Amino acid sequence: VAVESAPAIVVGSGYGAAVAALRLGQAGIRTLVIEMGRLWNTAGADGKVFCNTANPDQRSMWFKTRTEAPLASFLWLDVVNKDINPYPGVLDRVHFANMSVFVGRGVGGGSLVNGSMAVTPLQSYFAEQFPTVDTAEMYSTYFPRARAMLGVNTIDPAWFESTEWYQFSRVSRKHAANTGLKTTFVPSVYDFGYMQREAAGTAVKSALGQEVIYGNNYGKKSLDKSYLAAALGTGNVTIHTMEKVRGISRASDGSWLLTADRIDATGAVVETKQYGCTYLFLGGGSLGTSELLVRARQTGTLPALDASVGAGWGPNGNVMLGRANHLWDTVGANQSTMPVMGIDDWANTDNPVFAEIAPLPTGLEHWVSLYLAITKNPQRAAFSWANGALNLNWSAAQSSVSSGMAKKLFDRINSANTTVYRSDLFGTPSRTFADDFTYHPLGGCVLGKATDNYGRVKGYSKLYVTDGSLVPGNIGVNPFVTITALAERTMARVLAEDTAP
Ligand code: FAE
Repeated sequence: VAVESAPAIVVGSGYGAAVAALRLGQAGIRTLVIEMGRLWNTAGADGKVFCNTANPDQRSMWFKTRTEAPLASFLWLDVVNKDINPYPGVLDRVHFANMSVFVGRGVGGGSLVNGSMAVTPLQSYFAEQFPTVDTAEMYSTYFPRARAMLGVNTIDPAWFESTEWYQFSRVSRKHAANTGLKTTFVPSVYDFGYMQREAAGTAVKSALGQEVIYGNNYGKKSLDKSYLAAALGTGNVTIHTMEKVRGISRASDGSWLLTADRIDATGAVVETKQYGCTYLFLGGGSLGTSELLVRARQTGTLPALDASVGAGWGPNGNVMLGRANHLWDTVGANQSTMPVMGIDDWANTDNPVFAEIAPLPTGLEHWVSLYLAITKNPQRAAFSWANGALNLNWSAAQSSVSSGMAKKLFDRINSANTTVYRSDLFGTPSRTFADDFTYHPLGGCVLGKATDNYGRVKGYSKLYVTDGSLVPGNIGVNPFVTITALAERTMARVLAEDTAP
């Protein structure tokens, strides 16, 4: 098989990968990006690139026969999920024994499906999680650089107070205030100018048209419109799609060799390709990068990888839950899909929680307040490669630590407002706390453990990790700004020290 080579290869095209691609391209280094998902730029029969959450079709999920939305039911009825044709859709749900992980698939990775919340973590907590990183430099240089490139903006507070589309957030804010809890606005990469035009009826609805986890057709500055567009603009970056890297080895001259399977729209492997490069950047996300590395260590192609590769994984303490409001506390039939507010009780050292006030846009008044709580769960798990598959040894008991913390906070909110939990939203049997899935997989190749202090993988030279697998299991807020800023820091160092001729 012919080997196609480039000076640099980037695996994946999510946040960490996109930063690597841009900075390599700007440095004049010819770079090939290899992404297993589609390029999402072609409209379907309905004239749209992506489908919405109300009418999901094959574009919604990665090779499933039925959608697997996080909210599985309403009044315990199986009314949410729909049968679909298997297809390389944009959202994947990867199942491990006690935890399932939602990830984006396609050029842009998680940026295609996420809620756009662009949150910078508390500086003190960042320092706690990354004791070897120069925190001052992160907050003065790399976080601002990441936010500027991502296109972070904030909602106009006056519009927020007046629009029906955020009544759901105002109701939850009031209930938090009644409990003596603090709420805070969160920035976003969704263009609020566009959203206001949606509300005014002068722009096609996207966030106000039930589009989010299966992609946004308009308004969202996903990576294909920010970092990756700029990367392609350097003229040095090429993206291959529908190719999954499955093997990494090192040639005798020290260069990297990759094996990738190219698939078609049915998922069939139509070609197996070999690639070669001098510098290899892994940006497949916590799951993708961990899989490549634990597999390479286990199968013997990269035996010098550190024992800590695969370890330090956590779900960012994610727990989803709903509360039932009083009849007079309507949340509105019309809800924007983009969250803009969180309940911030992270400073409560007994039980630190940051809870995003999440929308539940059904087009009907349902009196539900929905939340995605991020708890300070210290539990960690490890990936392994066995029987030809990636395994994760996270247990249900470890999830209970997250839901226990969420319960402590929301019991207080319910008690202050004489409200109760909804138990009809997460399938049957009834469950109040959905602690068995995560939107925020973090870890598996932790910075300073499996890598040096800059993401250089221990045991090998010219091999780098730039994605969420560097983050040790928890960061206290939604993670993509942190992942992007850490990748900026890695690229600044690598381009200054490693790639100079
Ligand atoms: P990621 O974005 O997952 O990109 C990895 C890419 O690599 C994907 O495109 C994969 O298809 C591809 N890939 C993996 N393995 C291979 C391989 N072997 N060969 C070729 N390609 C491969 O990685 N975070 C926030 O900060 N704010 C939010 O509001 C938010 N909401 C979310 C909502 C949902 C529904 C989901 C699923 C996630 C959300 N997140 C949010 C999390 C965020 O999207 C996630 O932390 C980042 O996308 C992770 O970035 P990485 O660069 O690690």
